[in-house]
Amino acid sequence: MTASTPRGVFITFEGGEGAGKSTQVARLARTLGAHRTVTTTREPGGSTRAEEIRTALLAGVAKPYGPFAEALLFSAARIDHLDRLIRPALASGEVVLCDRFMDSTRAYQGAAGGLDAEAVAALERVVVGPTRPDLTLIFDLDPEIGLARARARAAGQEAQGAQAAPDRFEAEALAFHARLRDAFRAIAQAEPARCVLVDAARDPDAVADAVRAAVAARLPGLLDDTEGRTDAA
Ligand code: T5A
Repeated sequence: MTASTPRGVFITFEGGEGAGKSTQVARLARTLGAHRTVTTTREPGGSTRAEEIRTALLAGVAKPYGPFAEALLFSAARIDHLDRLIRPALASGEVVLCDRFMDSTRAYQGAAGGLDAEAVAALERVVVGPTRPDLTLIFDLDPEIGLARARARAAGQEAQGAQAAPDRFEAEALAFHARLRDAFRAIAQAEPARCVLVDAARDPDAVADAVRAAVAARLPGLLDDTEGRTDAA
């Protein structure tokens, strides 16, 4: 990177099922895209090979092997995603908005899935290394509301003839989703310099306002050229 190349910015969106992350990734991308090159991506996935692993993971292929094996597969997908998409985009000075990243492994396979925190931390060290998010927005929502949103979306998709059965993690018991919420809140509390907790129970416009406020506070200058623009669909 030369002195004149703008530094890349890495923002991750985390939280439970149906919390509204994808909706807000798209909205923030529209806002920032007015003056910065923005790459939107997701985990698991984001690269061709990682999307193949996603399909297997969400179908529950690795579930019988337990949370450590699942964490290894999420990590394999993350390695490819980092190497092929995230690191090159950041090196080019782009803004990378990623729907889920390392905190989902901490919460889903670690806190809620029962995988030892030391094992999760060791994986994170070797897989993520120094490519840690500049900002992580943690969408906080009662899991019953999030799952209801996901079910309502699935009903709409089924009405249009698509198959929309709950995936491997949506199908977990409510107690699992309650542990997830606690885990994400604990991450936000433990790493306040990186994380901002966003109240995701409000309507999409109010959540978008909270996202913009967090970006303005934590990444001064990133939104400056977009003042007065709307990101509404
Ligand atoms: N996983 C992932 C792990 O276990 N370990 C890992 O390391 C990683 C990276 C991924 C699964 O993999 C797990 C976690 C996940 O279970 P996914 O399909 O990508 O699977 O799952 P989610 O990220 O949970 O995706 P969702 O689409 O279900 O949730 P979002 O993105 O939070 O929600 P969104 O924006 O799609 O919105 C859901 C519905 O609600 C509406 C939307 O229109 C949509 O219909 N909505 C709102 N409704 C009311 N008010 C609002 N503010 C709303 N915002 C959106």
